[in-house]
Amino acid sequence: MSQTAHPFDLVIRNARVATASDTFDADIGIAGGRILQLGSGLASGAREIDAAGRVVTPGGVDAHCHLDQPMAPPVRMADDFDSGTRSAACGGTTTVIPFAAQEKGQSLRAAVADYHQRAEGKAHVDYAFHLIVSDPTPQVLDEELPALIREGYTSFKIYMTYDDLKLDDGQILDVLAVAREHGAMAMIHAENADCIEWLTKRLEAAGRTAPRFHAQARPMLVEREATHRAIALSELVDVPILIVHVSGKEAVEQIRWARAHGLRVFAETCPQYLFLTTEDLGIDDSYHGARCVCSPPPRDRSNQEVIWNGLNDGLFTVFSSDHAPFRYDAPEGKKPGGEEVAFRHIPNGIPGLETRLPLLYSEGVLAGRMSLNRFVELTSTNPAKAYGLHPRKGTIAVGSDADLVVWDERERVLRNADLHHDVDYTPYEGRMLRAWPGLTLARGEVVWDGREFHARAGRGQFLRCDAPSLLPRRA
Ligand code: DUC
Ligand code: ZN
Ligand code: ZN
Repeated sequence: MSQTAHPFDLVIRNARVATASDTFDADIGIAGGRILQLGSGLASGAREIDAAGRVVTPGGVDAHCHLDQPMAPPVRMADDFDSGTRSAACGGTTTVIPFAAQEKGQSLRAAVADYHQRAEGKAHVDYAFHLIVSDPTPQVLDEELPALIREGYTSFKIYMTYDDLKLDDGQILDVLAVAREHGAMAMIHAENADCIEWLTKRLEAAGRTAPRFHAQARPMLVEREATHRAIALSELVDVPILIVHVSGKEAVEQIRWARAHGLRVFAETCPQYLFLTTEDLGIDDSYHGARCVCSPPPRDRSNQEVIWNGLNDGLFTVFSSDHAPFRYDAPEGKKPGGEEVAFRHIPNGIPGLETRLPLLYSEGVLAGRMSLNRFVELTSTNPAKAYGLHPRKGTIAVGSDADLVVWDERERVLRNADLHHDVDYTPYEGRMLRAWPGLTLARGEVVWDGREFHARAGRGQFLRCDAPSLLPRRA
């Protein structure tokens, strides 16, 4: 007798499927890494998993994370494509979009080639690249950037601060004009560099160099002004932009104003603006707060409320981690060269790839602050749409990649010892969570089973991005 041929490689039975628009009960039939059928009473799979009424969401798309990005020595990122995507998978994220960063003087092509080498053979989940444009030479503007957009690098980040990355207003206009002409998504880091430098020098002159003064050097005004300017520049060029890591009220007000005036301004926020405050940078001069030094800095509780409201009412399109992994107690990390340094020299960034989804699921969905469908939209569907990966990524639909999370709704205390990144801390140590991914599937393969990570470095594929579907189609 011939072997029974199963129509599916895997069937997930009795799932409570949640997408950005609907929640429904179904079996999910998977073959060749894709979703082949959704329905009840599906035929057999070579493997079957009973989800028994548990919530199943699309795998997370983390559209803002930094992995193995070149840094000025001695500083080095703690996570490469191996540990970073391992951590992503164990936290339910099945697609990451880190940054191929151009150094000033470097060609954009060389930055992309270097970044492919860093990723090659290491990723456990699929990945695409954003570009960072730090040196918009005629060669970059006229040739490299348009060609790269055509080749599937359809988004790029520009900085209004950081000496080694920042562009002036004229350069920003030039780059935005390329985004307009070639249909790319321009992401903007909005903080006023000169204000930060002026405040930093005054704080230093007064001997105020502890980590907590990082927040005083980057008050909301600095972010508000740059957000306003970014909006005006995008209006001048007539191109949509996406403002990344929005931290609170004054920047939100600028974006609401822009929307009310019919401008297409998208916005992203991150867990640190919901779950940390300025106090996490220290209430005294201890160095401990260096762990939470990131830019923009976390604000206060009233700003957290503004961010929650913006997540719920549609102000924000995307919820990303801004994972920027530096070890705390390390000469290549938060103590450069082994020293406790003045705040201006502390590497900016905190880890968050693995905790992004469980934090928002726990404190948003299960705490009754956000609908399950909105959670899916912000963490998976919208980022896939914003960066040209939808519907392959970001949804549970016939034909989409079988990137899925089966949720385990159980309390657990968050401990860095249980995480899978290569960072020696989490800013959220000791927090009680109400849920964690019980299973993560990446293109139909179990990469995390709730207890163990199933490693296969190199299984993650590079994704060429289409034109972002949130952008207007160009003729
Ligand atoms: N700010 C950034 O702009 N990028 C990385 C981390 C950070 O804090
Ligand atoms: Zn940034
Ligand atoms: Zn960032």
